Order: sequence, then C-alpha cells, then structure tokens
Amino acid sequence: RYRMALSLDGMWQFQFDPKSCGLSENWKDGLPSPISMPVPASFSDFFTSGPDRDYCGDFWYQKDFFVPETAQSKVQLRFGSITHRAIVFCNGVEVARHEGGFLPVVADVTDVVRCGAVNRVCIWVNNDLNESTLPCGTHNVLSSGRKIVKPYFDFFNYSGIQRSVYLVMLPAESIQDYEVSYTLDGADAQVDYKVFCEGAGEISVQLLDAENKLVAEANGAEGALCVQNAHLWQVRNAYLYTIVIVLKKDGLPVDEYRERIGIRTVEIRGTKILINGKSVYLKGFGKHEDFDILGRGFNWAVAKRDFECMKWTDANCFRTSHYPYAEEMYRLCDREGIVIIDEVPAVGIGAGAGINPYETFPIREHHEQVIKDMIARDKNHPCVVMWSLGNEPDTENFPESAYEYWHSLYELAHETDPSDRPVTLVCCQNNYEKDIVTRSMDVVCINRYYGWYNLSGDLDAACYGLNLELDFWEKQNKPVMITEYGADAVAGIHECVPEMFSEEFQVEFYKRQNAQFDKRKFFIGEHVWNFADFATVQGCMRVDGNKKGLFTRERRPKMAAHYFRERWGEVPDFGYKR
Ligand code: EVA
Repeated sequence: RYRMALSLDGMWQFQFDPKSCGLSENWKDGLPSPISMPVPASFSDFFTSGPDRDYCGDFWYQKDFFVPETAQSKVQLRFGSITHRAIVFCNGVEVARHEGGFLPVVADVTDVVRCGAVNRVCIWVNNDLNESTLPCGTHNVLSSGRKIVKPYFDFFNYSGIQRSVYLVMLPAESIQDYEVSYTLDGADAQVDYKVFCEGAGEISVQLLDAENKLVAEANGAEGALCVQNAHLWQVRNAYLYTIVIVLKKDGLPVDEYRERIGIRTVEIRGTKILINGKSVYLKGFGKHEDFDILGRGFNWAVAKRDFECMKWTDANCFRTSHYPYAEEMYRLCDREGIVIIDEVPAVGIGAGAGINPYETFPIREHHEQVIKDMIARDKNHPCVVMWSLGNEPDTENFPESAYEYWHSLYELAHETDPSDRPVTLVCCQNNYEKDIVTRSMDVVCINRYYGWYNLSGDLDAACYGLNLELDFWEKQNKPVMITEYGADAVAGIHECVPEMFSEEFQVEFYKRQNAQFDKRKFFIGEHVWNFADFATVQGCMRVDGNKKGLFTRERRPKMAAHYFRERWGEVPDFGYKR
C-alpha cells in the first residue's frame, strides 16, 4: 500500500570494454555500440566465440526505464547481485559502488530520477580476480593483450547481472530493516523483535498465523510477541507466520512491511545440532548456482526443479557452496523446511608453496564486510541454521596465522547475528592434526575425497584412511559432518566392475563411506558433492566440467541419486543415532 517494486528484468543493453576506456569516455551516459543481453543471466554462454565466452575485464550494462508519476518519495534501484564489482550510474550520475558479486547492490536514485519520464541506468562491471577479491584468483595476459582468468576455485567464473533487478519506491519515512529471535517455553514461544526505521514515528507489530489470524501484537521499535501453542518451523515440515510491521505518523500509517517468518531454535549441544531441541541429521548437498545457457543466472523454473529433485531424494539441507545464493532460494527453503548452511564467497584463500595467505592476501576487511552483509541479508530466514566463513582455506601450513584470522571472523559472525546461530568453516583434506582452526568451530565441517583424489579407485584403502581420521575427530567431542565427498561419474558410463568415472563406482564410493559414517554417533550429516554436474574452467581433471553431480546438469538422476533416495528415505530427519 505504501511501497512498490517494479521488475526491471528482461532485455538490457551490453558492451565489452576491453580497453577500459568506458569510464573516461563517459559510457555512463550511453553505450556507443551495445548488443542485447538478458537479465538475470551470466553473459558467458550466449556467446559463440571463445574470447567472448571467457571474457575477463570491464563490461557494461544499460537499461532505460520509466518511473511512474506516482512514485513515492524515495526511489531505489535494487540488484540481487552484480558480479564481481560495479559502479552504477543513473542519468549519468554515479549512485552506487559495490565490491563482491553475490550480495545485493542498492542505489538510492531519489535525487537523480525524473518521475513520469524515461530514465537511464548504465553500469560499469568488472569480473577480474586477484588475491584481494573474494573469491580469490588471478589472471594471465596473452600476447594479444587478452586476459584469461585463473580462479583459485573449481567453478566457472560466471559474471554479469545474474539476479533480478527492481525499481523500489518507498515513502519518505519508511521501515528499513527488522530482526527476530526466538525462545521456546513449553508449548509457547516468545518472538523478540527489533525494527529499524528511517524517520520517527510509532511502530506496531503483529504476528499472523498461516490462516492470517492475529496471534500476537506489540508496540514499539523493540519488544516481544508472545505466541501461545506455537506452531514450530520444523525441518521438512515448515510452518510460517507473517510478521506485519506498521510505521505510523500522528496516528496514521505511513509504511507497512510484511514477511514470512518461522519460529525455531538452533543450538549445539555436545556432539549434536539441535533444532527446536531435537537432534537433526543433515542430509543433502553442496550445490552451485549453475545451469545450461543461464550460467549462474537465477531462474524460477530451475529453482523449482532443484527443489523437486532434492525432495525426491529426501534431502533436508544444502550448503550455499561457495557464495550466498539468490534470495529467492532462501524463501523457497523457508517454505519447504529445507535447511541452509549459508556460505560467504571466501574460497581460494591459499597460494601454496610456502606463501602465507594471511600475510599476503589483502582480504580481511572485505571478508569482514561480506560476513556482515550476508548476515544482514539472511538473518531472518528460519531455513538458515549455520554460517560458513569460507571454503577450504590453507589452515595447515601457517596454523597460528590461520587461527588468528579465522577465529576473529568466527567471533565477528557470532556478534553480528541477532539470533547467534552456529558458525563453521569448511576445511579441506589436509593434515588435520596440524590444523587448529577447524576443531575450534561450532561444527567441524570436512571436505574429503578418500578414494577419488587420494587412494584413487581403492575403496578399501579409502575406508581405512577415513576411519583413521574419524577416530581423530571422535576425540574432539564436537559435532562433525562431511560437507563434501564424491566421485566424478559421466552419466551413461556403466561397468560390471565399478571403475572410476562409471555410475557404478559413484554408487559404490558412497555406499562404502556412508557405512563408516553410520557407525559414528558424533557424525551429524552428509553432504554429497555435488547436487548436479556443473561448469568449470577446462583442464585435464575436468571432462566438460565437474561430473560429481548426483544429477546431470539438466537434472536427470544418475544411479547414485536413486541410491541416496533409498538411503535417505530410511534416515529420519530427527533422532538418528541418538
Ligand atoms: C571437486 N572439491 O574437486 C571439489 C570442488 C569444490 O569442486 C573441493 O571445495 O574440495 C572444492 O569446490 O570436485
């Protein structure tokens, strides 16, 4: 009633800027010779030439849009993300600058837009990687001057405007943000809230149940809503309330904001993770935002199919490896009762060969900012049960520096989250005895490739190595889960004797290792690597991308998907290994 959002998705204008002359030549006013480009989508896979598909450097987007005469007092452009960095110009005026490709960019354009007229947005974007960016990487320059990006990570460096764009119109005095946290008391629950507004006024808050019936209300910017006989948000059995926040001035409403929330608690106790006081076993996947043609572009149809595939396997959880995903995914998880481990794009921190990344990579400040921004964006989603500070950094070569670096981020995440969820860091196959960071997290998350990258093909030796390691973790008295394990399988390759790259080997690999996990009481979850096959840079280790998916890139099940469907069908969400 008081605010409005208009979608600006669709065809935009686009131009590469290989000489980086766009800023000095004022492309901010209009692109000299643009082509069309769909938004949201990664630009890469539309192109038919290698240099275009793999383009690394500056590029621009442009769109003309109409702002209604009736626009509210405040006007914003909101991008779900722009990968990896951007400067946004509206009608030729710079309105936002942003570093990092996986969280929202909001530009206040109130002072530069013309209402009842056509306006123009032009965006300088850059997708290069270096050791001060997250994710980390570098590039080589060919003799032609063309740059080739070298990611320190195993997924294609898709970029562009990969998420939806909105023109947002707000009243002069508006609700900016809110936060909630929960305590359970027998059958009842208390929802503590805080509302943040721009401009003064009275605030009232209501909680409606799933039938839109009022169950609790309170007044003030801070307070508590008491819910009798609360319906809890449970894993795979979600119940959502609606919080309605109203801002009033002189007794009259001037803004209203509604959002679905779920009442649930998360806590670590001993070697268990408890949701609503019950121990949960996390079954699911490391995923990617990745699909044919769209690259990393958000698409509702692909999201729907992914959720149907996840539910079909009886999964209850995924990790947003290796960056925060589009917000739409979190809303779907809230609704489906699927749990998320939410990860920042801190991947590739480690250069090997005796170089201490904590002294040489200038990333700390940006890393801190991304953690704060991710928590600010996702804090109210019931589906998010844990924050991941990063994936597979170097934790063994410079253990003290690593501890100092990661532990300060661990503390930052705890301080930032109003409901103080568990915090983790996902560690790689390393010398786990030397690594003193991983064991200091709330949950130990390990990525292991016994039988694939090491002890390749030898599943007896793999199980032996895995058990040696599990004996070590057992002594740490922490909850432990595997956040990645897997074998590449090219769909359609079958063998009588399971050999690497066949579908049979992939099944055998999982069967053997799952049998080891099942014997361990402190083991709280298994995340297959990966949900689906995905694009990577080319290389001798990759056959048309990474083929560790349980599903193919077009989301057809491999044999291993059928195997997990059977297994997870028998592993309950709650109370397993009590
Ligand atoms: C792999 N292994 O090699 C995976 C990567 C992933 O795709 C890892 O965390 O350790 C990484 O990104 O298939």
